[in-house]
Amino acid sequence: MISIFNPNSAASKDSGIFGLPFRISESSLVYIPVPWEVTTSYGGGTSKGPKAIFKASHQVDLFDWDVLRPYECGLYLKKESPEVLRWNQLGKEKAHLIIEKGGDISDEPGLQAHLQEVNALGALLNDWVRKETLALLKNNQIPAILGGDHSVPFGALQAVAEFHPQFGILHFDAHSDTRKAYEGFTWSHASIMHNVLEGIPQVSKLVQVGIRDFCEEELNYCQSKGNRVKTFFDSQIQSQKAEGQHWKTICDEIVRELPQKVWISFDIDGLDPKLCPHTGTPVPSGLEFSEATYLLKALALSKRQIIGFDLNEVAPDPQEQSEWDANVAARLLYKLTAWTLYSQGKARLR
Ligand SMILES: [Mn+2]
Repeated sequence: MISIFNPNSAASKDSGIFGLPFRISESSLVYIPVPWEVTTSYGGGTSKGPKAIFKASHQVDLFDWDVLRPYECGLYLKKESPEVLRWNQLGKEKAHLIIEKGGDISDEPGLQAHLQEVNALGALLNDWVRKETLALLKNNQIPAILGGDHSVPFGALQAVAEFHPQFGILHFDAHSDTRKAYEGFTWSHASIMHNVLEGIPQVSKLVQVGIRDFCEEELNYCQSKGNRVKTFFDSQIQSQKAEGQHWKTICDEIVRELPQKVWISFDIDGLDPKLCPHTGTPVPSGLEFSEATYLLKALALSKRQIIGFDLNEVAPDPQEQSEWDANVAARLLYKLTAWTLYSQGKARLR
């Protein structure tokens, strides 16, 4: 199929992600869309992320400066599951009532029942993502999760843990995401790394980058984990840069903290919010696009293996005036894909 495909021409209307012609069986890397934003506490819209990224992906040029032809490995985006869309709708309606009360529902039995249901739906979603991811891993295909909010990769990490007895997570984010059951929601987007650290012992190391919004409890929690968690706070990074430290030196420091096998969990709000203005919880400062992709490059060139990744919290403009959020995300997705394939020996460098 790839032999009649021209990567230099515009994407045809019925083509797949990045305008590619592959079937799932021909693809080394498969994107699982998870249109889920049940516990979103501030701005909404991340459940529309996968569709918006798909649309924007048709504008991305396939030839890459560093990893020449990553697309040749076969890339495929699965269809959104009607079941997940239904669970999301149901969960959102119930969670909304709880979020309105700021999570304080101790004397409201009706809302407590809703909370139980939201938590049950979250568990259902995790199991769905776990099974989807397992199916790919068993097929020797690389899984990539497209959120949705940041709660979505939990099941994928459980699946990966069945294949890899030990691996690290490189976590790009403005937020620490280490709160315990934020607003009462066990599977909150703000609790993903807490849940991972508590529930997936195979995660031997969590390395966080760009963190600039966290509470004292989260800071204490991360410190209580000792060597298992290393956070590169945004304020530290910005100070180092202001004092003349090269980004390369900082990247080398970050990479050195990681074990041989690495999952990347990329919350788009780790980037400067000018690159993701409609994301749910934007925070000033953060990484430039080129800094993030250089860190991916440093990771891949260190001979570590990227075993999969998730990209989450991408929300398109609700007024549909601008494609900017999805444009940035589609380009970041291609870079994540390229360096992942290179790190697994499937794509070549310049
Ligand atoms: Mn996050």
